[in-house]
Amino acid sequence: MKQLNPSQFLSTLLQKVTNSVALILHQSADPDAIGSAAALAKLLMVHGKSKPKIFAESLNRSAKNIAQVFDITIAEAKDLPQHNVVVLVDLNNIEQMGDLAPNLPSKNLVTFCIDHHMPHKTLPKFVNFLLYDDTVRSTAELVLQLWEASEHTLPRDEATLLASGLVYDSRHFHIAMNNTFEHFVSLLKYGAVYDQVLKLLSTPLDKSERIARLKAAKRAVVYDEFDLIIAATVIRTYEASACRALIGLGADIALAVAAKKDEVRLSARATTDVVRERGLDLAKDVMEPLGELIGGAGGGHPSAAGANGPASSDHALGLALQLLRKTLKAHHDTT
Ligand SMILES: [Mn+2]
Repeated sequence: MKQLNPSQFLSTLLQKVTNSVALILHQSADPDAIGSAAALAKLLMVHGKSKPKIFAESLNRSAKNIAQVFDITIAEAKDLPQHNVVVLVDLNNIEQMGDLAPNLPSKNLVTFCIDHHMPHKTLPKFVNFLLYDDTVRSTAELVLQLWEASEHTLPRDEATLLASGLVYDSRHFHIAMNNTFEHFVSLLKYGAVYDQVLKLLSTPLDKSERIARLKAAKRAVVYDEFDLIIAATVIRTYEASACRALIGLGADIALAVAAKKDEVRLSARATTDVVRERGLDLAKDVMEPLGELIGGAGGGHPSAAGANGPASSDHALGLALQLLRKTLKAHHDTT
């Protein structure tokens, strides 16, 4: 795996792309992934290359909105094997490709990767050329640098697409760095329209999801333990959304269980403060062991995790609370 700067990355990409190139996004691709891919596709086209195909297992809600407004087509997985050059966009781990991975051509494949996340340790095996920079908050800013390294001017629509990625990944500037603002101002100068960016990113929840959230709050049992507010609730669906809603209402940790016909799905969320200060990992401490206990599976991240399996909702929720308390107590006892 060779690490290149923006100018080297662009010239190598232009040199290697003879036919159509596949741009591959992560599962549940977000505005940064799709905006970056669309602007990179345009950059290849202004250099006389044929229109790249964009592949993603799935898109999140905002990305779907962007794809619709800008008429961005997501190619079918079965078309992937025809490509001999692929670019992984906003994706630093082959796992994140989801269902697409088995469709990757196995022979003579040249792989590029452009991302602002630290490359996963499995990446070098797959990737030939890398553009990686973690001093920016979005892949969109790296695509901006590719445009600036070329002799072409970033068009207005692509500037708006990149601005959407930047605003989304910087969480509306909540985690912005100084250069995030500088790059954003550059995009405005290329014609990005902030008003349009905000509209593209605002995707109101469905009525059914809002009702589920309100019911989750109404039915929540609230515990004040270990100097933390823990909220647990049982609903029919939207368990992840219910957790986010409970955190939004002030819980430090939220657990929601959705009871299906013969299985339950659990979701948990914790604030980043709790994860940092209490050393809590909802995936390792709670959902992975819970998945095993209920004869299913569990996993996720420290601050957001889930599990499912054949169990009753009360039983599964009880076990989840037990595992959570055990972890909080262990941390409490050692500090
Ligand atoms: Mn990103």
